[in-house]
Amino acid sequence: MKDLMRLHTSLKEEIEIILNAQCKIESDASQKYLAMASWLDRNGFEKSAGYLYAQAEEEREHFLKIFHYINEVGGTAVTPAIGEVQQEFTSFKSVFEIALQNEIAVTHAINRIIAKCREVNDYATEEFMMWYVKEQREEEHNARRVLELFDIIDADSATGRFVIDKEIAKIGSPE
Ligand code: OFO
Repeated sequence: MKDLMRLHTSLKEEIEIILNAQCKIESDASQKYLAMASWLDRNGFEKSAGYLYAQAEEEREHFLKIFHYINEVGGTAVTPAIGEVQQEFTSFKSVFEIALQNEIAVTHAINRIIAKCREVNDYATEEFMMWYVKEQREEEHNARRVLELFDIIDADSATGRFVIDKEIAKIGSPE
């Protein structure tokens, strides 16, 4: 049956598998951002919580975009299971350190998909994934900009934390 299905699409099984794995990564990213936003919210960082609530939404859109693509090209999009999510964080800054590390990991995952596409000559998926390359460049850049705020503003003082919280909300939104 599976072989018969393959006759109806040029999508290679290995690409379908790696795309479904990316759906899980994007969906996990959404869940992680949601937990981070909630922690910020609970700890008095309302503005930066808003920034990460919005990021959580964006990651869900990234997940769905790949999900729909898999079905569009004749594959089977698999709904990813939701795993354990870290709910507690040691500090305001640590939330954003983890966020940057997550984004870097996502970029590597996307690069691996593109490398695979080139290996098996799947130019349609390569072209589709280019949107993510651009998106990741932007998201990594924003994550680094957030951390730079902690380098220049004293997060040990309440005033410093208040300013950082406000400044984070401006990152990624049109001036
Ligand atoms: Fe920033 O993770 Fe989606 O692509």
